[in-house]
Amino acid sequence: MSQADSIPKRAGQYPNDHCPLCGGDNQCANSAAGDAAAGPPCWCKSVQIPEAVLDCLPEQARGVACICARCAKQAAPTTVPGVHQIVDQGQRPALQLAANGQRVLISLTGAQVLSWHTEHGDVLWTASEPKYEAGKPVRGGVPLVFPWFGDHRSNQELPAHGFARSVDWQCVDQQVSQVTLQTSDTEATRKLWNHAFLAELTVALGETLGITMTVTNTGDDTFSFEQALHTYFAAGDIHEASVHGLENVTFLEHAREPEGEWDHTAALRFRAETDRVFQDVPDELSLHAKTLGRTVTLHTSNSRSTIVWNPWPTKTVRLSQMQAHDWRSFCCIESANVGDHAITLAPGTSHEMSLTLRTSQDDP
Ligand code: TA6
Repeated sequence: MSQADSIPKRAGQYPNDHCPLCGGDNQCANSAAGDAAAGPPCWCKSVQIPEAVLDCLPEQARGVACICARCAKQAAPTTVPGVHQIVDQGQRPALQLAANGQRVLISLTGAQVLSWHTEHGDVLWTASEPKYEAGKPVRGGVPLVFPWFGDHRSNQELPAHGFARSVDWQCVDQQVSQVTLQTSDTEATRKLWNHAFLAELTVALGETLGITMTVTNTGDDTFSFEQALHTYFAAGDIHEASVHGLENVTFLEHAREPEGEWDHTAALRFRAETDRVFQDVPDELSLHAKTLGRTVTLHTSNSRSTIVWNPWPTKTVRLSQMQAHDWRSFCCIESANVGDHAITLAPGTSHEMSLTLRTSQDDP
């Protein structure tokens, strides 16, 4: 019997420990052996479900991997209020948080927050030609930067901004309108960065959007890493937007065609390509998107760097997923620890950086 023949035409309701595709428990070698750590990867992890089969599935079941009893126990239950397993615009596995009329979409690829829809509109920005591909970040939302920021210091062949935004993450915990995703070192990551680590991202939706990144050194050697929540904000007209809280803060400008002289005692305005790494930053900043009538407040903990970036027209044409005019409607304000504020972790220790976003409408 072919795989397709054995699949029910309309997936019914299956208990959590059964595959939502075929209804079976797909007991795999590992769970039979009772040793989840050893043995080959689960059967269900290696099976490619034919598109024709997936087309039979109702929307809410799309993209749910064919999982066996063991994996089902690892996968977080799908019955938590405010959390839905769906797929993103590229049919990649994703989670949707819902609360207070707001929605957040998170791709399991890179644990990337793709969008945050609120009563005031979409707070995060996505490029005009987004690509939702396996193993690649979408230009927009909140791509994760880890374990290095920007180009690798000694090997330009390595992926810019590290690999965290390109690897698969797993959902390991769900609470009401909150999920925790997790990834750890693999043979592939160790070829890029030879350290054992566990990285977790918790996303919580309520009156605010909370994003917390926790890194644990699970190896035997001390390591240092850089990190950033590379947040793309909808800015309306960038010429009318301003960033507040970085007045008089030390920074380095990395733009190829920067503004040149500007008033460091005033709020940051965008008048040219801007790519500024601020250090020893305060824990509260705000973006005033004047033409959207919106203010977004960023409150951080354990983030000592902030990068503010807009490519302006010249660099935009060199960037993937962008159209020529895209620069006009976004800015990145990235909560980070980079450069002199890279984090050093001894074996067995952890570091937690968090960002809380709150929006408000300007008085009419
Ligand atoms: O955070 C600013 C920055 O380093 C810019 O220099 C620009 O390269 C941007 O990140 C986007 O990087 P990406 O690798 O996502 O195209």
